[in-house]
Amino acid sequence: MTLTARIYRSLSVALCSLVLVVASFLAVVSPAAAETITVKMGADSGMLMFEPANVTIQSGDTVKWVNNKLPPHNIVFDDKTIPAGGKELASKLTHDQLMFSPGESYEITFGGDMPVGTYTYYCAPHRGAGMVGKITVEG
Ligand SMILES: [Cu+2]
Repeated sequence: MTLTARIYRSLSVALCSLVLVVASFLAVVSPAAAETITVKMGADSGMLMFEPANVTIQSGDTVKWVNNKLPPHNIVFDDKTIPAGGKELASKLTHDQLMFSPGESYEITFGGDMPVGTYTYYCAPHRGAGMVGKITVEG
């Protein structure tokens, strides 16, 4: 192998490594696309609960509640159990109206000016039975 060929070869190996490093770096730092997380209202097992009851999401993600078992259900946020924003934000998030039909759904995107932190909510008819859920929004 001539000297020139050797130089070209090591250069191309170096270039390939560089491309790989840059590509993996970009894959790590680029923000993940916003996701939609589904929470069933009424567990498959027939329990009066949100499933999953505890969800951790990133700011910008959407939670979608879907009517599953033992309706009716609703989703009530209390101003004392959300990070900030008081009654106004709590009532904006709340879906007071009872959902009766299977598959009926309600979505909230936890983004924009909504604070990060823990949002606790409940289903009004089944709160006593323990139908309570928690969403932790990370920044
Ligand atoms: Cu319920």
